Amino acid sequence: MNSAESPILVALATYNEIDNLPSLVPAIRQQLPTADILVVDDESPDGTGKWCGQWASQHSWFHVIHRSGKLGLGTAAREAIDFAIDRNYRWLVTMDADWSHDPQSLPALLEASDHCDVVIGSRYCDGGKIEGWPWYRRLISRLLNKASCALLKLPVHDASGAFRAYRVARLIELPRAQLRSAGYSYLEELLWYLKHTAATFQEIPIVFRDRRAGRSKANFHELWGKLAMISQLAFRR
Ligand SMILES: Nc1nc2c(ncn2[C@@H]2O[C@H](COP(=O)(O)OP(=O)(O)OP(=O)(O)O)[C@@H](O)[C@H]2O)c(=O)[nH]1
Ligand SMILES: [Mg+2]
Repeated sequence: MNSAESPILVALATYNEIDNLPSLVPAIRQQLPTADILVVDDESPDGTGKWCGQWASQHSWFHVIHRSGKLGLGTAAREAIDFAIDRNYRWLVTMDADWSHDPQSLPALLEASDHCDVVIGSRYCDGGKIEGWPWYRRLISRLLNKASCALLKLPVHDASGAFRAYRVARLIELPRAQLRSAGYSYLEELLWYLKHTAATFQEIPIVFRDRRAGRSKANFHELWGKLAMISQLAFRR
């Protein structure tokens, strides 16, 4: 039985997104008026968590998980997966909280979900593109995607973007205790495990735009974590 009033949960991980989140949340609801929204905030010093607490007290469809300290995007995503499973949602949608993922693509993402288990809002399939990134970021992202998709035999073109819809029934089948990534490498790791549950994938093209406000949390430590995770998985049977 579905105990949640909405079958769709949109999850956002946040660390210092106060200049983006208050405009993004209503824009998401405008596209998906019946979806619930979950924010996993890591004690953002800029007050993002406080804003979320106020919204959660005013809107039954808005939920927040407050964590103590910056624990990473990967563990935040696992928190969202657990929440979606525990509350019997049918679809879990994840997206960044900085306007890089346009809420206007949400209906198309969910329309595609009729035919598969995982829908990826993709920068690298036909029709997808990136706006506002410098050449070196495009290059690193492109090379990393080519390498991870080839080495991990992932049937997608964009394995490092977080704009995704997951069928929760598939997430239940994952060996969740085995997921290791604390940071950004969870994106490739999750696809690898989903592939091994025989999940089906589809990509829809998106236009990815550089963040509207605030500062990037991507760094060389995260890049290194991705390379390490991809190498480990590539050698695993
Ligand atoms: N809860 C939580 N959220 C995080 C953490 N690190 C990043 N995020 C969030 O994850 C999303 C992606 O992070 P970004 O900093 O936008 O990373 P990016 O998209 O690779 O880089 P830019 O868009 O250039 O900033 C954003 O919503 C961040 O606020 C973290 O440690 N904990
Ligand atoms: Mg971003």
